[in-house]
Formats: sequence, C-alpha cells, structure tokens
Amino acid sequence: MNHFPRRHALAALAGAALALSLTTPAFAQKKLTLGFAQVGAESEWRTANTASIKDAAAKAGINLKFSDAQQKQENQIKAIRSYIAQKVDVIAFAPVVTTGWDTVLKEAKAAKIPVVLTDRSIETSDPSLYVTMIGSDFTEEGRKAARWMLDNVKGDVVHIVELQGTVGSAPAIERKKGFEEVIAGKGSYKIIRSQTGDFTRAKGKEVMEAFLKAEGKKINVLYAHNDDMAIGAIQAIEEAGMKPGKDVIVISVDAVKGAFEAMMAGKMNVSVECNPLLGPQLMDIVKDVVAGKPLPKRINTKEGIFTADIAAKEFPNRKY
Ligand code: GZL
Repeated sequence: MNHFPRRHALAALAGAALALSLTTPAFAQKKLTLGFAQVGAESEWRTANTASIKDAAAKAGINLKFSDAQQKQENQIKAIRSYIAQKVDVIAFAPVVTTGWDTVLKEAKAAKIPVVLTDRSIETSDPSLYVTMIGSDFTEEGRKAARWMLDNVKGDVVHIVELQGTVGSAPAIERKKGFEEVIAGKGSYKIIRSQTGDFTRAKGKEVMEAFLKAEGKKINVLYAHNDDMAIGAIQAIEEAGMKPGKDVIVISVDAVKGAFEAMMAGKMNVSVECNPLLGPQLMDIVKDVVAGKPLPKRINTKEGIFTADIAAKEFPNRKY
C-alpha cells in the first residue's frame, strides 16, 4: 500500500518550491563592475567630471573602482592593469595623452574586457581595442573660440598669446588646430607666444607672467585651452598692472563656475563650453556594452558658448 499517495507528494513538492522561491531572491542579476582610470584632479572641469561619474555609477547600481593618475600616463596604465587582474566587467578611462595605449589595451582585449574611452581620444593602430569614445569635439571648441574673436576683437594687428593644455593631449592638440584653422589667412591676427600651462591655474599664471615679461602691453588677446589656466593668467595680468577682459581680452574653454565668476567680474570675455557631465551617458554605455548592443565608435557631447554679457543670467543654471 502506498503510504504517501501521489497527490500528497506533488503538493509537498509544490510547497517546497514555493518556500524556496520565497526565501531565495529571484536570480540576482550580477552587479556590474566598472574600472575607471581618471586623468587626475588638475582642474574644475576634472573635478566635475569625476563627481558625475561617481554619482552616475551609484545611481546606476554599478560597482565603481576608481583611480586618479595625477596626470601621469604610467599611473593610468597601472590602474588599467589592476582592473584587468581584478576581472572587472568594463574598463573606462580618459587618456591623459593620445599615444602609448596599444600594449595595455591589447592586454585588456586578451582578457576579454571591453574598453570605453571618455573625454579624450587616442591614436591607435587597432581601433578594435576600444568599443566607443564619448566626449567633446575639441577642434570645434577651438573654432568657436576663434570665431568669437574674429567677430568681437578688431584691429590692424591683434597679438594673441596662447596657453596650451597638457602636451600631447587631445584637447590641447585639437583646440590649437581648430583655433588656427579659423584665423588662417586672417593676417592681422597673430599668435605671438604659445606654451603649455598643463591645464592648471598655477602653471597658467606662471606662463602668463613670462608672456607679460616678454611682450607686455603688446598682448591684446589671451586664448587659454581651459578656464583654470585662464584664471591663473588673469591674476598675472592684474599683477602686471593691466586689466583682464579689457587691456587683454580673455578667451577660454570649459565654462566652469570659475569662468562665470570671472566673466561676471568683467575679467573674462568668453568661455566655450566643454561638458564634463559624462557620467550618466557612460553608465548607459557600460550596460549596453555588457548587453552586447552595437554602439557608434564616437559619441559627441552637445555644447554651447557663454559670453560675459549673459554670464549673470546663465550662472544659476550651471551644474558644474
Ligand atoms: C576636456 C578635458 C580637459 C579640460 C580641462 O574634455 O580633457 O582636461 O578642458 C581638463 O579643464 O583638465
């Protein structure tokens, strides 16, 4: 005689399955881990960029491993290697300079870890080494700066000094290229001095002091590849007894809070926006990459240009 009729056995099985389903969480989707190798903390722009990435990772439920390379390529390469060793799901980084990445990116490819570039691009013999690049069109930013100058700074001869960004970095190379493309053939606009200020306030001030010592009141325009160098240079211009924004027209890039404050004080004339708030888009890209969705090789961020006359009105809307 069957002491445990079949219907009872099925009921017991169903009960056990139900109990199990109530105690064990539904198949918990593995939490994604992103390894991010940041350039450094050299500017207001970078600080805002880092905050955007950390905030977006937390909101997206993505586990973020983060490193600050202090603007040294060898530190970024070390960080990428550590992410490979930790077997993260995706690696992302803002390449401090454009060259020297193929070896470490081949290691990531061999480890089957997809790589996303943010902010700055690279030169590589093998574009398959990264999935996509999300960032600004720096060449267009340089063109916007020069176009504003041609429209707003007139004179028989306009002497320009240029504070370049980090040597070998995409923004420095491309902002210079775009600016020079627009002034080409406009004989009255001359770049009389050009040197890197490494995107920092301190270096921007130091180099502008040297420009002022050499050229003095001959300088009509400063074109700075970022606001931090421009703000440092503004201090140097004032210490030389000249009026930034008037004696020396100050043209800059990034449009960070410090630039709006300088424009409202009448010490900067224009800043071309370069949007650092890439975090949310980056997290969407990370999820798409893991899901195997196809992505364009280049995703450009949208940006404007802000002049002193609208700075006070726009300032309350600024997010960085
Ligand atoms: C541009 C970014 C540059 C900023 C600087 O996308 O790479 O680096 O313009 C920052 O402020 O240091």
